[in-house]
This record gives sequence, C-alpha cells and structure tokens, in this order.
Amino acid sequence: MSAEYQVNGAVAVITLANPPVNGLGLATRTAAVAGIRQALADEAVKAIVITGAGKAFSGGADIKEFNSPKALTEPTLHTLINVVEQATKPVVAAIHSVCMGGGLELALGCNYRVAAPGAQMALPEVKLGILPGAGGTQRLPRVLGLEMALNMIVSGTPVASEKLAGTALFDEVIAPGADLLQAAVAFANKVADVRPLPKVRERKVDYPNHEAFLQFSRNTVKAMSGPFPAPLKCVDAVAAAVTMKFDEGLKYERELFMQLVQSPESKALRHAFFAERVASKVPDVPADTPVRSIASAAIVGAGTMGGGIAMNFANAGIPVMLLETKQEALDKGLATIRKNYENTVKKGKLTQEKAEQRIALVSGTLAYADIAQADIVIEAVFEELGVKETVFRQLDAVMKPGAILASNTSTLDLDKIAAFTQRPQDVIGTHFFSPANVMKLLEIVRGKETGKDVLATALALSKKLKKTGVVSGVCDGFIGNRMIEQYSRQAGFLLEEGCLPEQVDKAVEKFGFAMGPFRMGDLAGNDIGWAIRKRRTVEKPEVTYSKTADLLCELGRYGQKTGAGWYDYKAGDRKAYPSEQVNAMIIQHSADIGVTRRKISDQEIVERLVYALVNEGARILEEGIALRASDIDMVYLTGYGFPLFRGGPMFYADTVGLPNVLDTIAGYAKGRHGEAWTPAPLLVKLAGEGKGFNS
Ligand code: 3H9
Repeated sequence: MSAEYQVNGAVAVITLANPPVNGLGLATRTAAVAGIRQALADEAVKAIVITGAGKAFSGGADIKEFNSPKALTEPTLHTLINVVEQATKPVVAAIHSVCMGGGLELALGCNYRVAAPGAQMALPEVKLGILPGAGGTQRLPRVLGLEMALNMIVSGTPVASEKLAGTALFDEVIAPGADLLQAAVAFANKVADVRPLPKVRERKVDYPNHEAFLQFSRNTVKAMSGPFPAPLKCVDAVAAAVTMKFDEGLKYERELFMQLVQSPESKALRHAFFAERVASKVPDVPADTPVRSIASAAIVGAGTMGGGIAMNFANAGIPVMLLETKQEALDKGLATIRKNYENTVKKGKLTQEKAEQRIALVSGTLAYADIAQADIVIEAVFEELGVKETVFRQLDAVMKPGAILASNTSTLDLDKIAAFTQRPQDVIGTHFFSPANVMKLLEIVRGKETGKDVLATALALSKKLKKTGVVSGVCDGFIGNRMIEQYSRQAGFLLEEGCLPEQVDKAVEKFGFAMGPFRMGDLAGNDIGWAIRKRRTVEKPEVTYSKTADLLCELGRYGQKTGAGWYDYKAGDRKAYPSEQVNAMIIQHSADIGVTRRKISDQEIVERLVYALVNEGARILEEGIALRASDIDMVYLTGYGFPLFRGGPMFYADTVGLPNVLDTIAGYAKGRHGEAWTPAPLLVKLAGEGKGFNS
C-alpha cells in the first residue's frame, strides 16, 4: 500500500505514503482510489481528508513513470481526481510542505483545501518541459484568477501557502505551529452536511478583455522561452480556461500535454532533473556516511578563482579566510570581492545589509598559521605542479588534524598532489568553474586515497554552496576539461581547414551552446590553454594540435583581459568583433602548412565538436572516471553551457542514435587528422548492442 486509510470519528483520513515526496505513482493512485471508495461505502463516514505522510503533501505525478505504460494504467491521475471530484461526501485536502504538480491538481479536485503555512504551492511542470496535465491549467485560474494562475503555470515557481491565504484556493490557512490534521478533521466535521458540494470546475474565470491580456502574455512568453515549446503551450491551455467550457478545456489541456511529454525538450529536461539528483550518489559511499563539519574555510590564492570560491562560502554563511603571499595581491583580491557584492547590490539582487554581512565573513592573511584551524582549505594557486607542491607541503605542516585539504586544480594529477602530504585520505579535488560565484558545477575529484567521509563531506558541501557536485576520478583534465580538449582540438583543425572563428562560434551557438569555443576562449583567457598545451606537448608529444591558438597567444592576444583575442574588443564593451589580423593569421597559417582551405558546413562544425565530446566521454565512462553517463551530461550542462534542451552530450548522442554517431565518426576518421577519431570501444560496443549511454 502506498496510501494509508484510517477513520477518525466521522472522518476518513487517506494519507499518501510514497516516500520521498508522495509521488502519485500507480500504487499510490490505486490505494487512494480504494480509500475514497471505502469511505464512500462506509455509512459512518461523513467526510474525507486527504493528506501526505512525511515531508510532502505530494510532489506530483511520479516522473519516473512518464513514457512507461504505468502512467496510462488505471487508475490514472485523471481518474483519481475524477473519483475525488465526483465523491458524494466532502473531500478536504490537508496540505503541508510540498504541494506541487499533480499534487496541487489533486488538491484542486477536492471540495475544500486547508493548508499549513509554509507549504510550497506550485505547478512546476513547465520546468520539465510539459504542462499541468491533470486539470491544473483549467482549475487554478478558477481559484486564483487568470493573471496569477498564468504566472504560476508559466514560471513553475512555488508560492508559499500563507501568501495565497484569502484566495479561493484555500478555505483555511492554519496558524503557525497548529496541528494540520486536527484542523483538517475539524473542518471536515464542520462541512460534513453542507450541500451542494463546492467544486472548482463550476467556478468561472472572469477577466475583462482577456484576449488582449492573453496576446500580451503570448508575446512576452515567446520572447523568453527560447527553444522550449512548453511555456507557450501553457498560455494556450490557460487561455482555454477562459474561452472553453470546463470539459473541453480539460480535453485541450490533455492534447497539449501529450504533445509535450513526447517532445525531445521535455525528455532532456526530465533527464537533467534525475541526472542532477543521482549525481550526488556514489555506490560505495552510502548515504549515511558520516560527514565532517565545515564551519570555517580558507582559500589559498586571492586571484579571480580564489575570490570567487570565497564568495561561495560567504554566501552560504561560512566564514572564509583568504591567504596570499603579498599584501598587494591580498588587498586586490579582497577589494574585488567587495566590488562584486556592491555590483550585485546595484543590480538589486542583494540588499546592502546582506552584502555587508557576507563581506564581513571574508578575511585575509599572509600567514599560513592563521588558517590552521579552518575545517577545509582550498588551494587555488597557479596551475603548475611545483607551485602546488609548495602549497600542499605547507598545508600539511600547519593544518589541524581532520581538516580537508582540497585543490582547485583543473587538470593536474590529484594523487601526486595528495602525495605531497602525510594525509592523502584528507586530500580531494574541488574544481570550481569560472566565474566561481556564478557557475553551478563543482567537479569533485576523488583521489585513490581520498577518504569516503571526505568525499561525502564534499558532496554535502556542494549542496550547501548551491552547486551541482559531480564526482570524477583522477585523469588529466578530469571529466570536463579532458573532453573539452578534444572539442578544442577540432575547433583548431576547423580553422586550419577553412573556417574562421565567427563561423565556428555561430554554428555551435545555433546548436544551442551558450558560447562558441572561440568566444569562450576569449572569456576564459587563451593563455591558460596555451600553458596546458605546453605541458602536454612535453608529456604527450604524439597528440596533434593546430598551432593557430599558439600563434594567437604569441601575438599577446589572450582574450578579453588583454582587449584582444580571437576577436577584437572595444573598451567597456564585451561584444566580439571579428579581427582582420586574426583572420589573416589563420588563412596564412593554412597556407604555411600546405592546407587548401575549403567551405565547411555548419553541420560538419557541430558534428565534429559535439562528437569529439561524445567520443571522449565514452572513454571516460569506460575507464570509470565518470560513474555514469548522466554525470558527464551534468558536467556539460552546468559547467560548459551545453544546451539544456539537448540534455547533455551523452544524452544527445543517445537521441541521435549511437550507430549514427559511430558512422559519422568513422567518416571523419578517413579525413585529415583521422587519428583524433578512433572510436571509443564503449561507443562501438553499445552501438553494436543497440543500446544508449543512458540506457
Ligand atoms: C506532474 O505532476 C504531471 C501532471 O501535471 C500531469 C500528469 C498526467 N516524481 O529534489 P529532491 C524525488 S509532473 C518522482 O532532492 P528536495 C527525487 O528524484 C511532476 N520522484 O528533494 C529525489 O529522489 P532520490 C510535477 C520525485 O526536498 C527525491 O524525490 N512535480 C518527484 O530538495 C528528493 O528530491 C514536480 O515537477 C516526482 N514528482 O525537493 C516536482 N519529485 O532521493 C519536482 C521528487 O531517489 N520535484 N522526486 O534522488 C521537486 O521540485 C523537488 O524534488 C521537491 C523536493 C521540491 C518536491
């Protein structure tokens, strides 16, 4: 059973009991319908209360059931809501904590709703690329009015129950601390004999001049929804609440829901929803692994990265101390942090008071001894093993026992870094992405000796810092940068063969990337990749690269920070202007290496860049560097601007079909630099078995 049935005097109480959030899966729906029928059959029962066990009333339809026959197996969510709505005895929803999606739709099917304060009320389906498909678009406008309902449905944003007190959504919002079930049962007793039973479906949505409002909404939503079809369909469905009879509107909502649930965009969003949650699970690190307390932090290095990382701690209310070698660098780092907070205040995103509180949590020092008591120290110094060695030997000497020693390295061997200390079990990689106070991704690098409790602590910390933590094993570049290396190589070869930066960037941005490789290089600093290539050409001389990026750096064009990179920039303007100097250099380079430039299609550009990611991703998966394909997708969605509506590189490859991906790769393997296209064995294997990376 996943709903419990109890009788409390003349009131039957049905408690949805499907942890963690009482998703309305088949078993729960079946038990709830059985409960209603039992209550209707029992003459002693005069009214019914539906509530939820644990930490939710209900989080909505069980998303795991979508695209499975279970979603359409009776009793469906529609049937459950129908049974509730047609009941001949009053049904009261007792709402607390989370009341979302199908959960709110179920509550709207009840005759009455009593809520605890602080319940999160939402129809968040749009975030999964769908719309409320069990009457939400028809019933919510009937209790909240057209404007408020449309806002909630198009944004998916939760609204606290107490803010909706006084609307027709609630019959009662109880006082803080009062007993919800007791209040709901008392309410049910009070209304037990009231007839006719009030039904939301019988209410009208009145909105003068609704056509003009709906047209305005369509225009606004269209401009904001990018490649996602769901927001506009939400407007269409809500419009039906005004323009159609209730049952017609319900039918129309259903049609739109069925279209959206099959859409690739919705599949990608649902994949991302579960990918984000599963990423924090590590098979050999149980959920109850004890974690170390992180009540204070220290950062070594007050540069752009160190400062950004420090802000994460301050934002989470954790005091953080920055360590630098020179007063000037420390002052500069602290001043940048202050400036960043002031800018956020100017943009209206933070109050002055909160900014001051956060700034007060950040301090600085030049002495290692001052950071010795921090619970975690994150090294964010120059990406060079010798420099890291000096830092880690010092940290090992001063840090208190049990402190976590983390490195923000983006490419270096974490096991070598751990070996500079006497406590490799306390060493872990925490790779933040620039700008570190903004980007969601935190790549957590597990060394061969990293303690399980240290890993569990880092994962818990990522949640506290509002990051998406993804675990990576140790290899050159970990998940993200190891893959991007193959992507960048292809971008470089494309320049040699006939492209200019603007064409490559535009093709990739049209595919949906936030930024093409050359604009991204200019933002991150081309000198960083240059330093890495210099190291790698020594370590791996067999790996071929285009020299264009090196020639660019030799011209001093490091990117936006030097006012010139792949593009030209004007002072105070981040817009990228194609550079005659760079384009001439690229064309000359092709001539110098004897390559006849050709016209390259956008399709080829996208395939070469994206499949380079996929092929390397497959190796990473096979080697166990990533625990699962969806972790790789999370890295790319949250750290590299991969288009969300495509679900990440591995998910995208699955949608294209691995045999198709493999065929295309085989074609490129016959071309110039074919050595870069040796297919990953796992890709070959899965394509042969007719499987995908995520299935
Ligand atoms: C819908 O209702 C469609 C209808 O309109 C029409 C149908 C015909 N199903 O986020 P958390 C799991 S669409 C299944 O870490 P929190 C989640 O996977 C649905 N599972 O916790 C995770 O599992 P695990 C509309 C679900 O406290 C665990 O719960 N509803 C569902 O930070 C904890 O999740 C939504 O879109 C679900 N519906 O936040 C709500 N929801 O422990 C989506 C959660 O195994 N959910 N899980 O990793 C949320 O926004 C948040 O999960 C919630 C809890 C606020 C509920």
